[in-house]
Amino acid sequence: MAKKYGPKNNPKSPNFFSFLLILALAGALISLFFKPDGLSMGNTSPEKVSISEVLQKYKNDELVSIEIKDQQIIAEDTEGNTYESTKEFSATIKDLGLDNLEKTTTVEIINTSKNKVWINLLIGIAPFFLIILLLVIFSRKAGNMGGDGGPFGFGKSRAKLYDKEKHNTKFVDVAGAEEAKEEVFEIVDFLKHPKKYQKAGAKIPKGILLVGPPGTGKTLLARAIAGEADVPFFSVSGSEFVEMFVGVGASRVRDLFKTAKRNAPAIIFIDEIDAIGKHRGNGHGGGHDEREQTLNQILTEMDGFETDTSVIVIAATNRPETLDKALLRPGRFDRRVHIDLPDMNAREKILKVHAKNKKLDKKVKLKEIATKTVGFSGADIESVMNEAAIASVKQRNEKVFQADLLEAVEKVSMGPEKKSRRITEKERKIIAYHEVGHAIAGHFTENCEPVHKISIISRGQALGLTWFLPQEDTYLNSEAKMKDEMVSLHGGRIAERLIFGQTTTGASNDLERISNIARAMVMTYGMGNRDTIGPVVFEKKNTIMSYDNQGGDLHSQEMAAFIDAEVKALIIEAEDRCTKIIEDNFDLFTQMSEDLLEKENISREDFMAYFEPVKKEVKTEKNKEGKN
Ligand code: NHX
Ligand code: ZN
Repeated sequence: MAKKYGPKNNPKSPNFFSFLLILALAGALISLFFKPDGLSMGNTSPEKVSISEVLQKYKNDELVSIEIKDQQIIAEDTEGNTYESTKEFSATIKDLGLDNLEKTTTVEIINTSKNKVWINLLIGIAPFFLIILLLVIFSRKAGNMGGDGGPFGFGKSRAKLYDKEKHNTKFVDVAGAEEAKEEVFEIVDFLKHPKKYQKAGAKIPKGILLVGPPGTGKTLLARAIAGEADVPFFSVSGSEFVEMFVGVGASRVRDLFKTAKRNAPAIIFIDEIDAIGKHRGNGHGGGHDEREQTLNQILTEMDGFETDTSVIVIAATNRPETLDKALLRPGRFDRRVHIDLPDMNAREKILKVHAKNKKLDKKVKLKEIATKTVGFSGADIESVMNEAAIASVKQRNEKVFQADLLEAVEKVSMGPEKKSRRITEKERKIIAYHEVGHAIAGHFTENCEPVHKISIISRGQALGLTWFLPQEDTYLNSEAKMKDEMVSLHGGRIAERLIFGQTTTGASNDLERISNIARAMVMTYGMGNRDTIGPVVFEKKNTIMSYDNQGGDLHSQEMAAFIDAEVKALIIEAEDRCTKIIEDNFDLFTQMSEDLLEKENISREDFMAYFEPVKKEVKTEKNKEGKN
């Protein structure tokens, strides 16, 4: 993957360095304890001096001692040097007298006390030098390590630097997001030809905010800008700063900007900026020092850019409304580029991009996959392709078939099947009736999406699922559709009540979703009763403790009562409609439930087949025969 350049990543872990340190310390200790006696050290090569020099010293009275012992001359001078002759010479000195030897013989300085001091000193100090050296190396490597930073990595930016050559993301790799690409194209041009813009006196944007739901390719787009402009790309995540000690985040930011400026033109990418850039001062206590300091440092660095610094900061968020206003002021992140979830065409393009390095069967229709992945993000679609490829390998097919892809779509949107979960017959029956209840209730409303699949095989947290599939991308929800959705969501619980006389805890998620829809209708979309509530938006500032209202609601207690009553009324209305639908189609409902109990899955085709022969018998809520 991304090969980094600049300071090289060291593959060795800090543990390796600790090991070296311990080794060095041990070596130092050993050398101190087993210090060999200086004079008898065999491996120091002695320096030869003429014996006349020694004798001269003797004459000059520069010798502390001279003795002839075992036919050997041993002498020591005032400077601490010791001299030791070879044995043959000692005899001759004794016999022949001093003068005759002057020019022909030498004594060896085996070891001198002076040298002894030096060597001992060296032996003592060397390990410490080694340790210091290792520490220096260690701290440098640790500082550069992209991963954990290590104890010496404080303050060093952990920004990942992507290789200009190796990591070559281009706009073609960002499939689908055509408008976003268009919007950032001038940024690329600026990074390529900064002089052109500077000459024209054009102000260059310093910060760009990429806004869009998770998985829509914000990081990919940022990387593609760097790839297209052929500039280095420094990437950090805002969430990394949150867990740091106070002050560390700020110094990392400083380091990051310094490095980027050194490599200018360059791009700094801050992912999840909402983690650091949240509104400040919302009374959460003093626990946000670190985040605030980091944020301030980013603002300071951005303000400090000279106009000719071609470093562009790109930040990504999926919640722009939570960002501190200071971040959005002119000269900071004043440019916004929105990346939406991909539509049908974009999904097909994304599928094609991810199909490139995979072998697809000829009969694969990516268009069909695109139609069945409404609401999927780019990342979801990537995992669909990947899951399909994995499935094809598991089945020892060398190619990816359409069936693999369809299976993968289900897996990605609902989680993998959990076949191992043991469920009693009694519970299986409850689950089957519950799911068919959803399907029937949804089918006989005007506005619910068509049933795609009913299953009583566990997936993730759910024991059973009814999957309604949108046929196309829609951007608006009508009041009627929201009401109908509530009806279908009631289906499971109502089915349980009609068949078993009571409900179970299993409907908790259904009820949660019903309540959310009803509340949103009343409090956000102005769909509540006009006389009591009216088209008013009721904000719930539930995370902020305001001084005047402890609960954080922006409406009065009286209004709260109206809202509660209206929400309840909407939910009850939907429940009543649901009960009526299931009761009106009771035979179909029980028949389908028993079939599901047997088959475990009911596909869209199986489901529609129920309505072909009995079309005329079916009583619809709004005369809804043949709805597709
Ligand atoms: C439990 N699960 O938690 C068991 C394992 C009523 C036939 N003790 O409504 O499975 O009770 O129509 C996302 C999606 C909680 C989040 C589903 C969180 C389900 C699902 C509770 C079917 N299908 N309920 C359903 C179900 C449960 C639950 C969820 C979630 C059941 C029902 C879960
Ligand atoms: Zn349910």
